[in-house]
Amino acid sequence: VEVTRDEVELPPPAIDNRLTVHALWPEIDRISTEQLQAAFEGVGGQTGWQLFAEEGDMRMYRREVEVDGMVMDPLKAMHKVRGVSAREMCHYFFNPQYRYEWETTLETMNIVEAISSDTIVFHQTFKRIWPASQRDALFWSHVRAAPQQTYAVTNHSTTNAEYPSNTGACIRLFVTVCLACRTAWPSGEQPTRDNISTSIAYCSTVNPGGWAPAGVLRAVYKREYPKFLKRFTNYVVEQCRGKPLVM
Ligand code: 18C
Repeated sequence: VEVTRDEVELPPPAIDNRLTVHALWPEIDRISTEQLQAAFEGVGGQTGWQLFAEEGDMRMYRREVEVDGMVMDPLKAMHKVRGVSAREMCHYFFNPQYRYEWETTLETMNIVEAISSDTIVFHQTFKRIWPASQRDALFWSHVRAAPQQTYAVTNHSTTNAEYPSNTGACIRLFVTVCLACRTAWPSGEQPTRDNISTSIAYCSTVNPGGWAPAGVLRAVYKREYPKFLKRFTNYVVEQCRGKPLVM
């Protein structure tokens, strides 16, 4: 069989009801809905997005935004990958067991709270970039299905009394990230690894949380985002090679 379902391991096709009773649910639902809606909006015309990187099917856009001299440039990336589904993409992005294999900026990752099969709160520390202080982040991560063969993961900063910010060596940064994926195949055919293609929209806004030199930050941004998206998508293609397609 070409198409199989694995409800335990892969992102569930419906919201887990252990999430809807959690205190964070209203915020998670609102932000995930907004992020997914914005992810597939266009980047042309008067939208203000400037192209800064292009390679094959991948295009990366940014807006230059500074607040009190701190760079908070929003990023939007579009990509298209053949042979893997939206659900598979989101599975590898969401699931902590794979993160060290594709996330090169990571120093440590801890699960703060496993809320449900589709939602986890993470604490992460990142590699230090000289001359700035090391950064950490505390964020919830939620994966969900949407109409039109779409899956999305949204990550958004939160707080937790057991993980106070700016107490040790790290400065807490704030992040809103959405990886939204949509799979298509020729009409009248059954989806297979040979005929599907998945459109990816990755949006990210990082508030560095404290002083960081603008020039260094924009250079890191320009280098790290294309590196991340290429590495991550290649990783998923490699992981899925030879395995049955999961839609
Ligand atoms: O979305 C991504 N990853 C997810 C799972 O980890 C999750 C993570 C979001 C955090 C993104 C912030 C990363 C900051 C990293 C700073 C250190 C980089 C060290 C690199 C040197 C080897 O959603 C994929 C994320 C891809 C990240 C690309 C880099 C973005 C840089 C943004 C600026 C960071 C400002 C703070 C540092 C100040 C340094 C001058």
